[in-house]
Amino acid sequence: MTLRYLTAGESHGPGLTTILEGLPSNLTILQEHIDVELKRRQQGYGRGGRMKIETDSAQITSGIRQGKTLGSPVALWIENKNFQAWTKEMSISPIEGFESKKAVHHPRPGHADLNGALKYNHRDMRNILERASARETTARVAVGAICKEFLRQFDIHITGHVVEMSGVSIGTSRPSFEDIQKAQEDDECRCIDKAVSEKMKAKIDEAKKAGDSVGGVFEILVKGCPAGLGSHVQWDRKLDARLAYAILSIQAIKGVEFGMGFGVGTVMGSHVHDGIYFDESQKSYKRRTNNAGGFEGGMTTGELIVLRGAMKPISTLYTPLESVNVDTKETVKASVERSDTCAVPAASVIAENVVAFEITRAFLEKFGGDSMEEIQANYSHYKSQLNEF
Ligand code: EPS
Repeated sequence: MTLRYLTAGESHGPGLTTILEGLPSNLTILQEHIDVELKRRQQGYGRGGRMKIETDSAQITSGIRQGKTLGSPVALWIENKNFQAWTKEMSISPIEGFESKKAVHHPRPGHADLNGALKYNHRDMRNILERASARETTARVAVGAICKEFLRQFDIHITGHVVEMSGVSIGTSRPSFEDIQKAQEDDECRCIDKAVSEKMKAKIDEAKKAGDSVGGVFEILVKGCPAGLGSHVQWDRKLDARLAYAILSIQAIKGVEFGMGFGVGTVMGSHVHDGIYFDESQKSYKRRTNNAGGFEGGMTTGELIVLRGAMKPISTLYTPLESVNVDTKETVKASVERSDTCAVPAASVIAENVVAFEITRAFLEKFGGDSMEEIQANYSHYKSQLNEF
């Protein structure tokens, strides 16, 4: 059985539900492991009023006893505090004579509003935006937090940082994984260069003043994966492809690249492929460079996984763009909902966590067992096999 999860919940509904199935038994999971990640997701320069209302915390309602997984599905519930202001609008039971004060009839360009309304035949586009909202990523981060904890047991670690916002970039040179991990945690933009971060903040301030929004690029790094996760043998087993899917499934993400990314199309092969050597001291094969971003043939090479995701600027603009009233067909300004000016730092945290899920899934496919002890034995056997190759 593959590791899998589903999320449910509307942005202003009672809360978010998720069930994660396929975890082995005997993994220590505490609520604080999850809440730490939820808090990280809520931060970041450029967030709007909603994050002052919510203090996200995941209530574990099954699958764990005395701090350890049982092997049964783990169910999580995350309350939306903001629901208290939306009880009538988002009431599950019908209210007699209900007339919505929050109905949306002017779709926002760039949002799911119009396509969703056409597809699901909803005149009130709130019925679309409530689920399309990035509020849903809270549940995905909760799942990722559990996966991060699983991966930590095998010395696999994930970090992310923001490398660009609205044309302001940190460039291409990078410090160590550990330095990135520390520096991004200390910065409101999750940018490792303080001077660049100040410029990013200025861009966000400028956008906020103009009723505009800011997008950007984050980079995710995974350290400690062995060679051989994923597979070349079938298209849907290629792990880089699965990571790309996971990243693109995050709201507002428009692009993904690995290692050198789109740069591979600009130079000759000799400047792209990473020379191989054997490291005697570690008894392992290494690459001189890592332009491949940790993948060859859809499998991990054992080098650092490096991927980047591009997030478009948030589609709710306080200075709205042209739209159409779907009832009258008149040209109007798009709806304005309370929103963030920039959510790229949050997207970086979300991306870390969706990557954690995919890596865990691939890890369990390769070393799977029903208990942590069984998986540890399988992994240790594989590592010896690699050392002897
Ligand atoms: C969002 C709009 C805002 C964001 C929200 C995503 O919500 P609201 O309309 O309630 O102010 O705050 O993000 C979250 C609630 C969150 O937890 O990240 C949207 O339209 O996507």
